[in-house]
Amino acid sequence: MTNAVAWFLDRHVDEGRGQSPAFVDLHRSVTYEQLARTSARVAGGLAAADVGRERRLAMLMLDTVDFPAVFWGALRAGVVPIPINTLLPAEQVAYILQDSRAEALVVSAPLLPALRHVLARLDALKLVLVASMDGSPAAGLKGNERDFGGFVAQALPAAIAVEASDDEVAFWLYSSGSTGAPKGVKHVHASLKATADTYADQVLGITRDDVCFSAAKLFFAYGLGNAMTFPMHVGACAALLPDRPTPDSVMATMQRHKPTMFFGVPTLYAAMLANPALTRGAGSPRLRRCVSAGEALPEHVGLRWNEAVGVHILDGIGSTEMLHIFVSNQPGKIRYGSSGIAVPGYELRIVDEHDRDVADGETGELLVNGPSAAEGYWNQRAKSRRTFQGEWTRTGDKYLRDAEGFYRYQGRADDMFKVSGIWVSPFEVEAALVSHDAVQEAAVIGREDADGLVKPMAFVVLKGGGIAGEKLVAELQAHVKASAGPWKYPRWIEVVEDLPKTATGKIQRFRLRERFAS
Ligand code: 3SK
Repeated sequence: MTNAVAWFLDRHVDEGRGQSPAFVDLHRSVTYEQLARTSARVAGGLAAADVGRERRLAMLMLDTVDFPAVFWGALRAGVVPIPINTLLPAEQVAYILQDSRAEALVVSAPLLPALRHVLARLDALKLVLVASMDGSPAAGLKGNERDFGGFVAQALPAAIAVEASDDEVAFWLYSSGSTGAPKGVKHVHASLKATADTYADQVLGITRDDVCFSAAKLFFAYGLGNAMTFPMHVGACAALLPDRPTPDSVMATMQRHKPTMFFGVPTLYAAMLANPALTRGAGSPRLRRCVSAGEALPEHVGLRWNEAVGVHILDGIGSTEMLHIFVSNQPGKIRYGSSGIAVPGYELRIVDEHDRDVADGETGELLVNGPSAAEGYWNQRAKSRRTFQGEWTRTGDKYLRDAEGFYRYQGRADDMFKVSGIWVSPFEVEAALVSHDAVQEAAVIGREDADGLVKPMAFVVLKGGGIAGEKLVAELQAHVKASAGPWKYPRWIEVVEDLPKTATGKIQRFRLRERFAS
């Protein structure tokens, strides 16, 4: 293969599918041909602005039709796009811009005011393009800021895409991880097609007639596959929602665009289930696949969703380092409460602390070997060597394989703790808590008691808000004792309004632990 833009975009135009819709957002829609043309202009504009091959272009962009135009335009020019989490505070965006030495930035207009004060100190940044939400000229620009639409209109289209080998770095994503500063994860051109050939083709069975809708945003590896590379792999269409995905905004999008595939995260599925407006098909009579990732889907959420909506949720696990999902439940092969089995094309191992394979039923760290592993972290040699070990990538996730061969999540390697010498998976206690009618979400950590002994502590979000009186606390404790085991019940239960999470929806238990660090 050459440059990935040839497979995902230009091929559809060359083969006569140029007029097929590629993306639709709240204000605009684009065909494959329009996208190819705009991306060629983006490539030409970058060259004219002297943003050269292998230089970095940061994208702080909401999900609109401009996102794919910028991403593929950069690849066409050999420039490396870096989609950034749009929810990050300005200082963290500045860290990423500085760490990557980005020379260009495309920012969605609503995100610019909060960012302006950090841009001035970024020496490497020579081009700031501002994209409005509806394609109209961006208003109120200052200094060297330029309107993205005007930039595209004035640019000469690049005649051809640069030649790139399968192994050339195509784009980066910043991984928030559970601790430490974000790391730039470098992905090569071939990885985009690898995830489409494996997960999208062989698990989802995606076709040209599908319409994909991902509540997970395009800046996240999960959303990038769901709503960009998977539909573009087959010439299908994706519906984009720039707004925050709430049950209402998601259901309105489902009703409007009638997707066949929906991609969410467990918290959203649970919130949608709590919404009385949820109907069969969740508003889309054509819905045929629902996918969950980001964190493990509680069994009861999967069962209740299938009952209410009439479509199973395929729960899976992926990582920014592996680009997309590599363990997944599959149509006709679903065990709720498990992450499923290896996605075709990926191999899995579960190992103990000496890297020896453990027996089925025993917990260890999950390692994965597959075609979409990242090339490494930018400027982080030690961390790269620890994570990418030959063909195997360490996930940092604890798993066990059950007697039927399904992989069951046991928590992050660093979130596990021992009570009375027995390992406790926070996930197991959390699953017990959320199976109680009063609990919407829960996070569990190990906390030292007055004797210095570690015991579980739970933070819970109650359905419909509210406080937990003594009676409810005792009831929740008894519930966990009965369903997870007597030593696992939370000795302390604190009611909170929300839980600290990464952009990808993973609970940051380390932030809760920090509150009790001496
Ligand atoms: O967290 C996940 O499960 C995931 C899935 C797909 C792509 C990226 C990630 C982090």
